[in-house]
Amino acid sequence: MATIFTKIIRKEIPADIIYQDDHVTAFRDINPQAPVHVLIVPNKEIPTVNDIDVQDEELVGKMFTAAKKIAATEGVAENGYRLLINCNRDGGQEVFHLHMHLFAGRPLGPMILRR
Ligand code: DGP
Repeated sequence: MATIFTKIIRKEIPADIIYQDDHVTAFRDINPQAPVHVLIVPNKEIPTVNDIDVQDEELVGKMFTAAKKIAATEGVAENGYRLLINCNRDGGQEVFHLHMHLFAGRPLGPMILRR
């Protein structure tokens, strides 16, 4: 099921794409929650973490490899960053195309679960 992220991956709508290869696309979040807020998205349409198959394990690994490269190119690898994936309603997922958030650029503080 295609979402707006597929349109971004295919460059059918604009986004600030900072990394793309045959497997993964990364672009800046439209509503940044930190000075650096990037979404790392598999080009394959996988709706949620619940839909990841064994065959997708290499692809999921590529999301982490992309995150590491982006942290380096954004200049935040040394100071550090946070990777986050939301799943379904209670996880706060809004776009049902698997994506990893990369937050950085300031001390992010402890993990907070808001009521
Ligand atoms: P999540 O709650 O984990 O599903 O996060 C979805 C994120 O996607 C949210 O932080 C805002 C971002 N987002 C939604 N629509 C767009 C868009 O059209 N462009 C960009 N760049 N980001 C978007």
